[in-house]
Amino acid sequence: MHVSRAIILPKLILILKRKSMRTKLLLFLLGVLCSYTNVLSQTTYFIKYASSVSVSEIDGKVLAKQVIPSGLNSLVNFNVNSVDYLAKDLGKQSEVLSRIIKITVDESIPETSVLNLKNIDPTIEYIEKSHEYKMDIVPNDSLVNEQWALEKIQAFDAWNKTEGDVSVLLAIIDTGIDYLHPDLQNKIYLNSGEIGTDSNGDDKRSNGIDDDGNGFVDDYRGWDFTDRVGFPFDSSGGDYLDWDNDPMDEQGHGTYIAGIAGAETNNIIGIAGVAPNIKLLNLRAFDPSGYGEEDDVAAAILYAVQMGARVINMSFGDDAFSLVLRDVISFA
Ligand SMILES: [Ca+2]
Ligand SMILES: [Ca+2]
Ligand SMILES: [Ca+2]
Ligand SMILES: [Ca+2]
Repeated sequence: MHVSRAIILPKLILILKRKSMRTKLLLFLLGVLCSYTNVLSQTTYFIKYASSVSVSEIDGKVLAKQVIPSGLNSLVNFNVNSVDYLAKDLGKQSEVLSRIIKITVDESIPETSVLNLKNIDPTIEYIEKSHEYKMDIVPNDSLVNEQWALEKIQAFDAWNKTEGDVSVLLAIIDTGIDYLHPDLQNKIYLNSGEIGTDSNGDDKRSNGIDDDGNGFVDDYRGWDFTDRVGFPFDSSGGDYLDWDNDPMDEQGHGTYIAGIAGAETNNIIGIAGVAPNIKLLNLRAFDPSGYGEEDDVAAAILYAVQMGARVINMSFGDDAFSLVLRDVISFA
């Protein structure tokens, strides 16, 4: 059952005024059920507008939560429930990425209906459904073989350029890293702009202030990018609803990868004859069941770039390719 919250609630209030107490209770329960269902069953789509569409026009669409051009509503037989930027403000680093937004619609809407928006609105360059990714529970490939993104961002060129650098930042986009693990705690990247004391004498790590002005509050040891608008597919609970500054691993995969990454990168360095100080940027985009959303992965990539990561490690396979990640990675 997929009933829009906006429609059911006003009706419910109207009926409550007229009906008996018993009916009120039933209707209340129905209302709760419907609005709950609505929250839980959303599908995310990405829309990229053509370069002819200005960034301010896109800002207007997001602000008004309106993506269907006025006058064309009759051609669209579903409601758009939310409109947002690809990755909050992170996409604004690039003109191309500024033209990508994400929308949610009820899960019951056929994909073909949503994709048909492109035929109705010629200013749309592409529209695609957001992918959901699942980590392998036990990774069985060597790190370099399974990391398709390494080549996409010319990571190996980056290694050459880092010769002589004192440190290399390796972003791990995964289920998080156990930053308390004795073998890893000294390898985790700490953001110097969010460490120490502020002018009030408060700890910058927990003062609720974005001390380094990068758009993230208290991001001193990475970030948790998991935020799920749709039903938690096969979720076993845990932390996955909102962004926060605690990228603790609740699954184990990211910690495992971080362990390999330390070893593998040391090997690469050994061969190259340089000895940079590898730090792991802990970016959590996968939940305790190993599931992740494409928009959260995209946001994590953009954050990694902003923080100066030279290599980004992602442990999902070639089938994960999408137009949105293509655009994000080509920016990276
Ligand atoms: Ca910050
Ligand atoms: Ca702070
Ligand atoms: Ca998300
Ligand atoms: Ca969280």
